[in-house]
Formats: sequence, C-alpha cells, structure tokens
Amino acid sequence: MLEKNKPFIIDFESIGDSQLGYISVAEVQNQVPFGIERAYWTYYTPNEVQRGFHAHKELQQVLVAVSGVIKFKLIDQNKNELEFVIDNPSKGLYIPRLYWREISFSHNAVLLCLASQVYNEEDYIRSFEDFLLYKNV
Ligand code: T46
Repeated sequence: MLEKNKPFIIDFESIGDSQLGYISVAEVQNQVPFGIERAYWTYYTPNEVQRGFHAHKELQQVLVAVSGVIKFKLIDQNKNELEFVIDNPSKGLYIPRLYWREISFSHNAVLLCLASQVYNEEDYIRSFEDFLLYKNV
C-alpha cells in the first residue's frame, strides 16, 4: 500500500535504451496513489519566478519534470519543511493534500501535473496564515 500522508519521490520505470530513447508510464495504484481525474502542465515560467504559494484542501498530485529541473519547498501545518528536486522525466513527486508549496523552475522546465480532482478554486488555500490555521477534518 502506498503511503498517502507524506510527499515522496516516485521512480518510474524507464523502458528503452540510450539509442532508442525511453518510455515511462504512470498507472493508478502502481505508481500513482489516487485515481487521476485531470492532467495539466505549466511551461515557459521565467527563471526568476516562483509559482505555487498555496496548499490544497483535498487535491493530491503527482508532478513530473517532463523537461528541465524543478525545485519544491513543501511545508506542512506544523511548519516542517521538505525540499525536493525533480530533474529527470523518470521521476515524479507525490504531494498529498495540505502541503504548502513553493516551486522554482529552470528556464526549459515543463511541469506535468497528474491530479486527483478537477480544478476548483475553492480547494486552494492561498494565504500561509490561513493554511496553518486550517482545520484538517
Ligand atoms: C499546484 C502546482 C504544482 C485555471 O484557471 N485552471 C486550472 O486548471 C488551473 C490548474 C489553474 N487555473 C488558474 C488559477 C490561477 O488563476 O490559473 C492560475 C494559476 O493557477 P495556480 O495558482 O494553480 O498555478 P501554480 O502554477 O502556482 O500551481 C500549479 C497547480 O495549479 C497547482 O495545483 O499545486 O502547479
């Protein structure tokens, strides 16, 4: 059973070789610990810009740096900080619900997000103070 309370790095299988290139696959239950309702991706984020600065009340995600290097600072409601770097398309980062995230990108980064729910602005907590006070029910 995959642990769903803490962020972790997923090592996707790389099928192929350096002469042909590779395929990696994300399947629900094998690598992704939720049903995927939606996929979206961000790109062309300038080097000096950080994204995120929010938490999700319910949304779980697996994030893949399809290209480039992406750095995450994740903070839980007890203010514990974790840092992750995804720098290879064969790796993913699982983020459970209720983690504040701050994200920086290399110039060529494309961030693919596999999400457990459809987009809902009501699911966002965009103030860090509100995040710390949010009652996890
Ligand atoms: C996350 C990190 C890793 C939409 O209109 N539709 C959508 O489907 C989405 C995802 C966003 N938006 C709007 C909402 C905001 O006005 O696009 C704007 C930027 O979205 P967001 O604040 O979610 O962007 P990021 O890059 O800070 O966060 C994204 C994911 O959306 C978010 O869930 O955790 O990547």
